[in-house]
Amino acid sequence: MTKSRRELLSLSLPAAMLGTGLFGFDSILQAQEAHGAHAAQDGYFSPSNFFEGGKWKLPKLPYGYDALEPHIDAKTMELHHSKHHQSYVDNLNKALAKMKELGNDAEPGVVESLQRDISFNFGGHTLHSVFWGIMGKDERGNMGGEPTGALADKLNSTFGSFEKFKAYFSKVATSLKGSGWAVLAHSPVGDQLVTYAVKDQDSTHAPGTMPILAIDVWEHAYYLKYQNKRADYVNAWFNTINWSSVAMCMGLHETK
Ligand code: MN3
Repeated sequence: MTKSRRELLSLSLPAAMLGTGLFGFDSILQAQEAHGAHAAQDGYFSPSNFFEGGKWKLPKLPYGYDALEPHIDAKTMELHHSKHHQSYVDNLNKALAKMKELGNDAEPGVVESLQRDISFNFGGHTLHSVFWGIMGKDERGNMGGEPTGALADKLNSTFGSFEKFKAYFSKVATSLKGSGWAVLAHSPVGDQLVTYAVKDQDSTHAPGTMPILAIDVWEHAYYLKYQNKRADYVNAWFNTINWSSVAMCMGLHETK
């Protein structure tokens, strides 16, 4: 690759968004580049899976739509990835193209509206990209369970135990009103893990942190199978986590 990832990203993103740390997404991509492809995820986090020909694109999943059954059903995965996520990517590209086309002649109101579009759709694109990447089987063929090694130590020292982390994270995910996300992120400041809720999917918050685990609690993520029972979905989703991938996101971030 001749251009760095930051250069590639800056081709399509306003400077202000690069300044937010891109929801930490660029950190994941840079870390991945520095440490080589993660075998279990089949190069999922490589930049060409998200960005090509000057445009953002829908990433190819590292597993089939039925890979997370019975916890997340194939139909939900197919609609969620191929329709919902695709629309965020399309609308992001559209808004960025419009922004570029208007240049310095844009009315302030128009710019503001486009910035909101970009924030919403870029947030959607990055959060979904992290979400797909931290689910599925690890390199040993395991899915769910509990993390080991440095990630387990970090969760224990931050939350007391894995069970306490799970309870806390689940509470964040189930108590969020309306649509949104629960996120576990790594902050390089003090090398800390932080948990927060995201309303809808706007990308203008928690600057400087990198999401290493995220769950989508919009109804489109679970309604076909779980209807109104969000807590059941959150509980089942823990069985889909690829802890090896989560550890990679955290570990590589730490070594930067
Ligand atoms: Mn979604």
